[in-house]
Amino acid sequence: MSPSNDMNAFREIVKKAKHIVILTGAGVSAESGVPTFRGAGGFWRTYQAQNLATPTAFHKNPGLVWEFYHYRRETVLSKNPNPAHIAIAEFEKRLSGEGRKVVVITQNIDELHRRAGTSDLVELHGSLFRTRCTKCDDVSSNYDSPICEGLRGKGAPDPNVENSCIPETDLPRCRKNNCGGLLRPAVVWFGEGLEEKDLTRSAQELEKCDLCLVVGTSSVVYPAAMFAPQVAARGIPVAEFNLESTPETINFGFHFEGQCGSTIPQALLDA
Ligand code: BJW
Ligand code: ZN
Repeated sequence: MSPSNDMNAFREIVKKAKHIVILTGAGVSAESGVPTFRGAGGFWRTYQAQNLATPTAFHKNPGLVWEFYHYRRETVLSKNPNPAHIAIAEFEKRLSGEGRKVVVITQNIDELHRRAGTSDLVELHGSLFRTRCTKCDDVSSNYDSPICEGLRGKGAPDPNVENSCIPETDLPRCRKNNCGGLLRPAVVWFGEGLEEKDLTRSAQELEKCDLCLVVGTSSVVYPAAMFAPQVAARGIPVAEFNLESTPETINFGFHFEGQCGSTIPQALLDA
């Protein structure tokens, strides 16, 4: 059976739910002006984003990968949460006063959910604003703009811009105990495992939830892509909010097509 788009019926389910998981992807931040990962917005210079988000790309050319992440850090710092982030954060706040629980599991690394006020948050793929040292493994928060002098003015996304060939010594370096190691973004690249604590927490919430919303994700990247189908397989209502259908749409009870900056407030406001 194809999914329903009956918003009134969905709102009745929301009103009764006590433990809700909201799984989000790049589409939730698209209306803030943050490019999505795939599709037309997914290019930086001539590279597809998924070809730069790998350990191999970083080992081969850390300067190039840092330029890409520096550009994304600066972009996100200039953007703000949109009505979808805000409706989700307000929903959590309102429901917590009623003894009901809302957990956001995001694949996004932009921290826009946090900035909107979401407090119960799992950042599955890390954050643009944390670094990990490749030498001592130290993980630190970092909101510096630019993250280091070597990257100032670098990272322009236009396809005709030449790569800067920044020497490794001018890239972000570890300041912990004079370590000096090369820093990398504390994000999860293809082929890398997600953090055990995030996987455990997600599994617990997905097992206990009585409603799941899947917002702005193409549902092609594992393990996140299997989270909502697993919930649906337990007979729990799952609603997808996206501009288009995804490979998993067929498994869900509801599908709301359109910009989630409109559909999410419609679904959650006063429900
Ligand atoms: C809107 C909208 C609006 C737009 N309103 N909607 C099983 C089978 C096959 C492969 C694998 C498997 N298990 C693991 C793998 C390998 C791999 C994987 O999944 N590959 C697939 C691509 C085939 N996974 C991994 O490597 C993971 N590690 C792992 O599993 O370790 C163990 C292991 C390794 C190897 C083999 C087996 C096991 C790690 C994955 C880490 C993903 N990292 C990235 C980069 C993070 C850092 C960064 O951002 O730079 O995470 S990749 C990228 O994709 C990023 C995103 O979080 C993630 C998901 O993308 P998302 O959010 O869905 O964005 P888009 O752009 O794809 O979609 C946007 C959607 O929004 C679209 O649908 C639009 O329509 C919609 N939209 N505007 C509503 N206004
Ligand atoms: Zn270090």
